[in-house]
Parts: sequence; C-alpha cells; structure tokens
Amino acid sequence: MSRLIAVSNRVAQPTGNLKSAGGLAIGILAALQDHGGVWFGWNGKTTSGETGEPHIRQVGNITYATIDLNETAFEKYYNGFSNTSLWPVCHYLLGYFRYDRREYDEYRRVNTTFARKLLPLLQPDDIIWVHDYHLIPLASELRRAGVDNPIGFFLHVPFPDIEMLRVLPVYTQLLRCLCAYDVVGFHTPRDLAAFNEAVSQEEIGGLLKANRRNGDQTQCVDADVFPIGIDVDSCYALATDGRQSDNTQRMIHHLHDRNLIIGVDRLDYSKGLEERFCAVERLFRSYPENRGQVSFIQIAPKTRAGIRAYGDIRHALEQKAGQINGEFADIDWVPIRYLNRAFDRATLMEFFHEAKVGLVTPIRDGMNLVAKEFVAAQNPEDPGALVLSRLAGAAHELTDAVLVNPYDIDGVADGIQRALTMPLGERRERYAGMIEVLRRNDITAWRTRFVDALLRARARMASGA
Ligand code: GDG
Repeated sequence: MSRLIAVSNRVAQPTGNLKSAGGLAIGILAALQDHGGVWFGWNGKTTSGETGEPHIRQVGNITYATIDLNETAFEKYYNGFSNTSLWPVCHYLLGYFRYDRREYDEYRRVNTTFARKLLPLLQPDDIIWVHDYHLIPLASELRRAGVDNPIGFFLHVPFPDIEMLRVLPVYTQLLRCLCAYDVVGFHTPRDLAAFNEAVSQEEIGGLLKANRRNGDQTQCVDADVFPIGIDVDSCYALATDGRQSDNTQRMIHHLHDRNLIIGVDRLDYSKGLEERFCAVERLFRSYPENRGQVSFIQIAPKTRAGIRAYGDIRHALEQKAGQINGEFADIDWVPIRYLNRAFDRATLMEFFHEAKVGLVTPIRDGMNLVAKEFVAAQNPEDPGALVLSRLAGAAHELTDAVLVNPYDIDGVADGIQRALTMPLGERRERYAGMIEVLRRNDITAWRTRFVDALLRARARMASGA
C-alpha cells in the first residue's frame, strides 16, 4: 500500500484532544487514522531564525513531521495573505479583504520552505495530499524540485466565482498553481463549477497548459467533488456512551428541562454569529412564548487571535449577548450563554445530543462539519432538528434540514420556531434523510475517493496517458 502523505498548514498536536482544532484538522486526522501515513506541516511554533529540520514523532499509525516557521514570515504568510486576502475572497466577504504584495511574496516563500523540508521525507511510492488555501503553490514547488509522485489538493473553503476571484491581483498565478496538481478536490458541485469556469477563461487556459508537468501534454487537472464527511458512529458513541462529562451534567442541571438551542463555531466572521444572535433576539420578540422556556448556548472558541477582525467580532458578540440577556433574562433564566472557549469533543457531542435545535448559520462555509456532527449525535427515536444556512456547503447534502438564509433575521427566527415546534414524525423523517447522506458520504468515503483519484493519476502517469 502506498504511503499517504498529508500536508496542511497546521498539524494538530499528537497528544492533544483537538479542543482547538478546526474542521480541517478533524478531517485529516480521521483520514490518517483510517489509512495510516505521514502528516507534515507547521507545529504552531514561531522562531526568530530559519526553519530547522522537521521534528518526527510516531503515534500509532501516523508519523507526525512538523516544522516551525520564522515569526515574520508567519505573520505575512498566515495572518496576511492566507487569512486577510484569500480567506475573505473565498468567503465573498470583501469588507475584510486586504492585499499586500509583500505578503503574497512571503506566502510563496513559505510554500518553498514547505517543499524543501518535505522533499527529503518523500519516497517514490508515496501519494501526496495537500490541504487548503495556505498551500496552493506547493505542488509547483515540489515539481520544480523534481518530485513526480501524484499530488492532490483539497480545498476546504468555498471556491469563489471568477468575478470574485479577480479581486485578487495574483489570481492567475494561483490558478496556474492549482493546475500543477494531478487531482483537485472541492466540497460541492458549485465549487467545482466555479473552478471549471475560472480555468476555462481563455487567458488562463494558455497558462494552464504551460504549467503541466509534461510541457507537451495538455491533459487537464482531474477536478472533482469530494464532500468531506464525519465518522457518524464515533459521534453517536461519544454522545451516548454514558460517561457524561461534568460540564454536560452541569449544563443539564441549569437547563431545568427547557429546550436547548445549540451553536458551535470557531469564532470567525464567516460563521454568521452576529446575525445569529440577532435572530435569537428576534425569536424572543416575535415568539414570546419561548421566553423562559428556551435557552441558547453558543460555544465559540477563539481562533486567529493575531488578526484584528477576529478581536472585533468577539467584542461585538459580547455586547450583543449582554444586550439580549439584559433585555430578556429573568431571575431564574438567561436566554443566551455565550462561551468563548473550547470544550472537549465528547462534551460537544453530549451537548448536541441534549439539544432540541442545532443552529448552524454561517454566511458562507465550505462545508461545515458541525451541522453533520449535530445530526450524527441525535437520538434516532427523538431527534432534534437542524436549522442550516443555505450558504454552507453542507446544505447541498443536508436538504432535510430547515434551510434558512442567514442574512434574513426574521427568516432565521421563523426557522428556529419551526424547528422548536416540529412534530416528532417530521423530525424523524428529516433525521432519516440526513443520516442516510451522512453515512453514504462519511469520512472514510471522503478519504477513499480522494486516494483512489490519486492512485488513478499515478496509473495514468505510468501509462503515459
Ligand atoms: C474548515 C472549513 C469545512 C469547534 N469548536 C470546538 C470544536 N470544534 C470542532 C467542530 C468541528 C470543527 O471544529 C469545525 O469544523 P467546521 O467544518 O464547522 O468549520 P472550520 O473550522 O471553519 O473548517 C469548513 C472544514 O474545514 C472541513 O473541510 O467544513 O467549511 O471552513 O469538527 O466540532 N471541537 C472541540 N471543542 C470546541 O470547542 N473539541
């Protein structure tokens, strides 16, 4: 069996419980635990000097190979180009967009560093799977260094329409870099269509061909849809194994048999949290029967603390939660509990299991694993209902959720009310539809389909096709 080399900006700590890991790390770890392999990337430490040799650590069937990064390079590559240029463009949020050529140059340099440090670890039979927007140029760099293993790229965030992409002065370079991969994967058919549209633009078509590994070949990169999934049984087992955490017991005690609405998101402006808080406020205003009867818990661990917009949203949410609680709270009831910290995974699944409504309303999201985890953690006999943004990739699969437009505050409030009052029969039917999709497109299917595409790419190369 070929070794699978997964490469991502950040590698999760082998011994950590992934409390602060995002969806990408959850997905990669599950895929690697399934298949075995190497996980290469940044270890979360910055230094004032040059990047040293990778630190190697074996845990179970996974080899962790991690590097540190120079602090100035990190600032420009990560906080700068990756998260202040690419992230807002991919999420159609130009209010947060900024471009600086020096940051892009550093982004390219860090990708070169990744390639240089990965190179000595590679073996001829390896297949390489690169993850996300931080590392778009990595295949070009590896090819330049003579690597001819199959290399795939998976984009965890949305691929924007070409008109949005054009906001980036370097978009043609990035498209050309994407076409140095053998396989490029997206979450949804919409992302794939946007990518195909972008590369089919005439000016990029020419660049594409020139960039292929064999300059004389004109075959196109194999681009396809690989919706990321979850390990359904493990979510359910964590939710129901009877070892209820202290946090869950306390939460249930304070709930006093009220209905629980739950939201869990990294603290990110793309997750639509301000709009969501407004919708919960509107729920208590438009449907006053919920006052004293329903509690909303929002868990939002901090991320990307080095970027100002992320501090701003934190303050805005603290203010909004305070205002809503100030207006509606009673002696024995608080409408919103806003918890700005991470919980362990088992506790999250237990919270999902207890909740009557899962509230997942990003204003744009590649997929959204929380939506899937919420459904997986439900009691099949008496499941809670999912209220899901149409602008999340997950809405392509979870069509049995109560779908809402996250900008439509009244619409989301109506959606929550619908979920709160949904008859058991309808909840069961919707749950059955969603769990069927989750099982079909689970984490194993995601990994298997992508690895198979890489193996096919290798077979094509071997046959010279
Ligand atoms: C990116 C894309 C795409 C959250 N809080 C805690 C915690 N989490 C876990 C969740 C879930 C993961 O983090 C978040 O995944 P999402 O998919 O919802 O969102 P992103 O982090 O933005 O992920 C996204 C994903 O990559 C995969 O391709 O779906 O669109 O943006 O697993 O449960 N985990 C723990 N404590 C927390 O407090 N333990």
